[in-house]
Amino acid sequence: MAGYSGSQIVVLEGLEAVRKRPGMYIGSTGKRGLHHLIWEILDNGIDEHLAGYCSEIQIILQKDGGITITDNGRGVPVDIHPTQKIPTVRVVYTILHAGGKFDNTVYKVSGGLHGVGASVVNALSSSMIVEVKRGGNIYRDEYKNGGKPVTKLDKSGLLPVVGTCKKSETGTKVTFYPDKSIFETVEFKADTIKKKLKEVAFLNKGLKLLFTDEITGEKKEYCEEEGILSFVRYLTRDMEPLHPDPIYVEGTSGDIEVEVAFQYTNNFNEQINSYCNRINVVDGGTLVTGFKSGLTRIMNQYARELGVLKEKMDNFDGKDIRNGLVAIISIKHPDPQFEGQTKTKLGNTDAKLAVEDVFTQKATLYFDKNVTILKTILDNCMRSYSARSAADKARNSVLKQLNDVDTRSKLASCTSKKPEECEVYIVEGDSAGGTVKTARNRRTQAVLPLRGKILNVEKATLDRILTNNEIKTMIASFGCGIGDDFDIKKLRYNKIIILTDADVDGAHISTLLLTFFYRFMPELIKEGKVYRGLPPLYRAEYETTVKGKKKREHRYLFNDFALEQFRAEEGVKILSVQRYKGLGEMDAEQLWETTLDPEQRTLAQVTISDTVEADEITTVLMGSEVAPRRSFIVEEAKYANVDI
Ligand code: 0RA
Repeated sequence: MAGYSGSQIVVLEGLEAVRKRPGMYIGSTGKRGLHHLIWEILDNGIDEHLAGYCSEIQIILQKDGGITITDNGRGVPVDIHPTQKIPTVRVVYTILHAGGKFDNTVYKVSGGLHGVGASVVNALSSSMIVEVKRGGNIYRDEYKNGGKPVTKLDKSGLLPVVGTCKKSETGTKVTFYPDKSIFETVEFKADTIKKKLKEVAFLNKGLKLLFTDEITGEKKEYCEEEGILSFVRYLTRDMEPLHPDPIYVEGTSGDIEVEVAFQYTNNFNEQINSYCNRINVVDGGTLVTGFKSGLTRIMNQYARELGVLKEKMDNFDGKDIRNGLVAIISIKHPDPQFEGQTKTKLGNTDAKLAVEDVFTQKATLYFDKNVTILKTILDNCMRSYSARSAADKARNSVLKQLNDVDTRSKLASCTSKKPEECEVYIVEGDSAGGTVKTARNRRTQAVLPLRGKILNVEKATLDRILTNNEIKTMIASFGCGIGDDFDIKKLRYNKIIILTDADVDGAHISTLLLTFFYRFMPELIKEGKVYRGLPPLYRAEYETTVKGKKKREHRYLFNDFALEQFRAEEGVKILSVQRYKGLGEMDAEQLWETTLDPEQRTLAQVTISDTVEADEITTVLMGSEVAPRRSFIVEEAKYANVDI
């Protein structure tokens, strides 16, 4: 490594460590990890926006597989770094944990969580080019093969100037090419990027994000002048609102900035998304606790004042108050503490106090002026309160009969009783279910055929859900209870495999099942117990020539693309192609080969992001057209027939 100074060798060793264990820095070397590189560079621009210096970020997907991210912030400093003795730009992009956020004086608040730094992106790229506009000059630094600088510094140790610009024009432009020898795929997905940019726009009021896909020629601009208020509007766009527009409150408490936007809908679930310094804290934490306790307190107070809750009645439960609520909480905190194994839970106690304090004060001001809306919300709490008492009774009686032979009669159990080796196939339709029963390995594979569609849990009250036969059978078969009584230790299977036809109906049933698991047994998904079986769409009979002899063989193909590719394969003469309209068309042997045999089958593990998508799809597909239904269900809940 001639030509590198001592400290540079240490730097390169640091980047080498990243290349040896990329997963430790970016999670994975799959699609997720690949896109993490973009979020990392994007975060730097967003931090510059947070600091008040950047109004626009441009993202260009290049034809040659590279990606360019340009911000109009102050530009990374190019002067000689006081301790590293090289240009600061080079420090930021080659030294581990030196993102420029050296301390809180540079950036008051910062993303922090992704914050592994731009040098990690460089370490995992075959090439990276950084251009900085500062003081009327354009500086350029280039790195190859995982962050090795290739640009020669001038006599004073500074970066070469490659052009000039107006003095007022400042910013940073980063282009990188992910290393093909590290990632399973280096193909960026425009859809993934666009989804992210939409979220970034909602969380960064007024920041303009320009996306260009040079491969398809697509251009898109994201900018949300109303921030999280528009976010709530977007999330509820297909729901039935209980009041015309989302409510927005903001304020500061100490050095913590708090924003909350919320909307009541006629759904039966609550959805609270929380962000700290623009990072989605998936598991909530103190900022959510603060919001919940503030909301519960003021709503119970109002309910007493307005006589909605009579003297003898108990207070509303928090759950009643959050029934149908969609809310976004966004705070800026100078020193966020992220907890939990995945660092997705906020731990700062001052965040709870700040959110509670700001929300209570500002929401009270709002409701004092908007009494009609307040009353609508309190009515909604009351309906949930009554429905819940009815549902509690219903649930107790359902749980009592769950072990009945009857509720499990449809389950074809497996003979093994060791959960770690057992799996259950949930199969669409009785006829496919019959074939699976014949084809399976009886020792370890259980089968539960579902008749028709299961109830849409998004639109039903808990007591209705629990009286649905398909759902009762599922709960009883799994053996681990439901809702608050859920205990994953009691689960009888190591894998729950959803097997539906590869068509629209099948996708719908699979979505309904996922929504059910997501709502009532989320641990199943978090613990990675839920899978989708992927049955093939085609079976092709073909002829090949092996050592001069013609041979007849068959192959299964999972989609049209695979079939096209197979048709184009050389030395293969396709004799016939059978298209499976459904699982029911396969015989037992074919079903075993393609979907049941653990040695050959393809399973897709359902992850949390899959379920969030299922959630969105459910809302979009089934969230509208429900005005009359709501009142019907609530009526029914009140007079629910609880001796099922
Ligand atoms: C450290 C200090 C300053 C700016 C930045 C870092 C900075 C970093 C990145 C990374 C991507 N875009 C960026 N823009 C700015 C402040 C320098 C000053 O005081 O002018």
